[in-house]
Amino acid sequence: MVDYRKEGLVAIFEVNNPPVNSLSKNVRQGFVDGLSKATNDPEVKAVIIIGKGRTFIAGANIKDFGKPMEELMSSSPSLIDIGNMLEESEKPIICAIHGAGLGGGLELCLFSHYRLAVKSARVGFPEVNLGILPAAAGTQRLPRLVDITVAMDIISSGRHVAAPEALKYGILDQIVEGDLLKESIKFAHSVIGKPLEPRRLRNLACKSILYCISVIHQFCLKSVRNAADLSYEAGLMMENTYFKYLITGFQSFALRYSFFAERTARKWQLPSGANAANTKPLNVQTTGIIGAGTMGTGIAVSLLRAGYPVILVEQNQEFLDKGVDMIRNILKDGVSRRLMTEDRMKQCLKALKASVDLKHLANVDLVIEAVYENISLKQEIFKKLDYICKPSALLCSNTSSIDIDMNVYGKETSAETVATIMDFGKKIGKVSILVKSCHLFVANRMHGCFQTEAKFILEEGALPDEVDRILEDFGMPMGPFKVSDLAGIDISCRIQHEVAKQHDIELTLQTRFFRGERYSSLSNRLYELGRLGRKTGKGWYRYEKPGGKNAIPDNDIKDVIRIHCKELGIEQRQISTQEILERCLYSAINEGFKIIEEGVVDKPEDIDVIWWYGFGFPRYMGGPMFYASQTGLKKVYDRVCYYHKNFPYSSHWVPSDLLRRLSTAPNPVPITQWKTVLHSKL
Ligand code: 3H9
Repeated sequence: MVDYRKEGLVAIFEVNNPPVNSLSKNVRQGFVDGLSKATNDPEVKAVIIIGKGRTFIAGANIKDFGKPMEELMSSSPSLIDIGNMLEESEKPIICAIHGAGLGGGLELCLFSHYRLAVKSARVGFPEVNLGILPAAAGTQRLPRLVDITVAMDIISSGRHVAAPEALKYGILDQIVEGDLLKESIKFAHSVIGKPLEPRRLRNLACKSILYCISVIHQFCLKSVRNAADLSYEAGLMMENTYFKYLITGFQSFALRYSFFAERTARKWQLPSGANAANTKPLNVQTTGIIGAGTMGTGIAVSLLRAGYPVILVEQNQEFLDKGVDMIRNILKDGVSRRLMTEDRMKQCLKALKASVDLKHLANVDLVIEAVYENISLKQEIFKKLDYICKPSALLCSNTSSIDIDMNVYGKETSAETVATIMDFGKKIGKVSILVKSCHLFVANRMHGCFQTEAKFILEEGALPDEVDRILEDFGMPMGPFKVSDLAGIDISCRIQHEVAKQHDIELTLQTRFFRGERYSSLSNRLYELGRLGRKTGKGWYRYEKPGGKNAIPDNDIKDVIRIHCKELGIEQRQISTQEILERCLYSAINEGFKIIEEGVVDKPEDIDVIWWYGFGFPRYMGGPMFYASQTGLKKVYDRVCYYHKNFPYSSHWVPSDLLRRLSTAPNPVPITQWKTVLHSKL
C-alpha cells in the first residue's frame, strides 16, 4: 500500500492504493512502517512522498465514513498520528504531487515540510461537498500557511485549486517541469540539513481574522477562526468535535450518497451486455449544430469552450446572425466574469463557422439538431442529414419533449454510439445520464408533475410566492413560479397547445380536463393578459422592469386567480405547508418510481443526478429518490394513495407498483437495491 525504496540519500514512499490512493487503514499503516525505516536508516537524509498511478492522494477513504463513530475514531493510526510523525521527523519530508492532492491528501502535505507539484496538479479541501470539514488539522494548518481569507475560501468552497494558483498562495513551494520524481530528488538534496523548525506549520501564527457563511460552512468558519483565537491543541480538539458532529448528520450522509451516486450514474450498461467498461468511444473531432436559438447557441458555446470546432446552421441569414451574436455575447460575458481569457474567446470564435446550408455538415463527426419542438420539421432535417452526412457521423437530437426513438438511445442506437455520447458529454464538461426514450424523458416527465401540482395548488387557494417560498425553504434554488417566469409562460403554453392540436383538441380558458386528466388553464390566462414572465416585466410576479430579476409578489395575480376560480367554480381553501411540499415532491417521486419500473433509467441514482444538475435539487438532500428513501417509503406510499383518492383525475397520483412493493418490504430496502425488488416476488 505504501511501497518503500531508496535512491541514494532519499527514501521514497510511493502510495499504491488504486484507483486514487485514498488513505485507507493499510495506507496509513504503510506510512508508519515507512517512517520507522527511514528514521532508523542513517543513510536516509530526506523522504519523498509520491503517488503511484493517476494521482497523488484523493483524501481519506470516503467509504470508511459509514462506519460507527467508535470504530471510525479508534481506527489507528489516525491521519493526525501520521501527520504528527511526519512533522516531527528530523529528516525533511517532501510531498511530490501529480493529479490531485485533496482532503486528507492535502492535510498530509501540510504536515510535511515541503510541497512540490506538476503544473497540471490540483489541491483542495472538498470535504464540504461531503458534508464534513477537513478534520486532520486542515482547518488549523492551512490558515497558518496562507492568508486566512484564502484558507476560508478554499475550505468553504471545496474547490480544486490549480497548482499555479496554489503556488501563488504559498501552499506549494515549487512547480516542477519534467519528471516529477527526478526533480523532487534534486530538490530533496537541496534542502538536506536545512533547519526544519520554520517549516513546521503548527509553530506558525495565523495571519488575519475575517467574516463569513450555511451549516457546514459555519463549522468550517468557526474552526478556521479557532486557528486564530485558540492554541493549536485547543483548535484541534474543537475541529475533532465539529467533525464528529457533522459526520453523523443527515447532510453529510446525503452528500456522501451523492458523491457515489454521481460515479454510479456514469456506469451505463445496455441489455446487450455492452457497458462503460467494455465499449470504446469513437473519436469525435468536428461538430455541427442545427438551430441557432437559445438551445443551439448554448450547446455551441459548450462545444467551443471544450475545444471543438463547430459549424452552426440556420434556415436563414437573419436567424444565423442573431445566433452568432448570441454566442459572441455569451463568450464575452465569460471573459468579463473571468471564466476565460480574451485569447481563448478569440480562439473559440475562430473555431465557429456559420452557414445557411446543411451541406456544410457533410464531413462533421457529430451533428446536434436543436430546432424548435416540431416532429415533422425534425424528421425532415434528419432525412436530409441521412444523405448529406458521412455514414459514420453521429446524428443527435436535442428534443426535450418529443418521443422519438432516435433522440436518446433508441432501439437502433449502437453501443459504440452510446459510449461516444457519454464520453463526449464528459469532455464538454457535462454530466451525461443514459435514459431510454419515453414521453418527455426523465427530467421533464417528473418535473411536469411537480409544476402541474404547483398550479393546481394555486387554483385551490395558495399564492405563487407562498408556494415558491415553501419549496425554496426546502432547498430548491428557485420556486416553480419563479422558474416559470424565467423560462417564459408563453413557452409552456405553446407546447401545451401544440400537444392539444396533435389530439384535435382546442384548449380554452374554460378547459378543466384534457384527455381525461385534470387540467389548469391558469397559465393561459396569464398568457392572454400578456404576462409572459420576466421578459414582459409581469408574470406570476411583477418585476422592476421588463427583463428585471427581482420577483415582487403582485396583488393583481390574486385577482387573476380569484376570477379564474370563480368562473370555473373551483373552491379555494387554506393549504398547509406540508400539503404543498408533499404534492409537489411526492407526485414527482411517484413518477420517478414508475420511470425505474419501466426501465427508462437503470437505477434511482440516475434520477437523483438528473435533479441536481437539471433543477438544482439540493445535493445535501441527496435527490428526490434518496429523499424518499430517507422519509420512509411506507409514508411516501401512504400519502401518494391519499392524494390519489382525493385527486382521482391526475394519473401522476396512481401509485407506482414498485413503490408499493418497496413500501411493504419487511425491512427498508436500501436505495442501491431497489432494482432487485423489480424482479422479486415482494
Ligand atoms: C477527507 O479526506 C477527510 C479528511 O479531511 C480527514 C478525516 C479525518 N474515497 O472520481 P473518479 C473512487 S474526505 C473512496 O471516477 P476521477 C470513486 O468512487 C475525502 N473512494 O476519478 C471511483 O470509484 P469507482 C476528501 C474514492 O479521475 C474511483 O475512486 N476527498 C475516493 O474522475 C475513481 O474516482 C475527496 O472528496 C475517496 N476519497 O477523479 C476527493 N475518491 O471507480 C474525492 C475517489 O468504483 N475524489 N474514489 O466508481 C475526487 O474528487 C475524484 O475521485 C478525483 C479523481 C479528482 C480524485
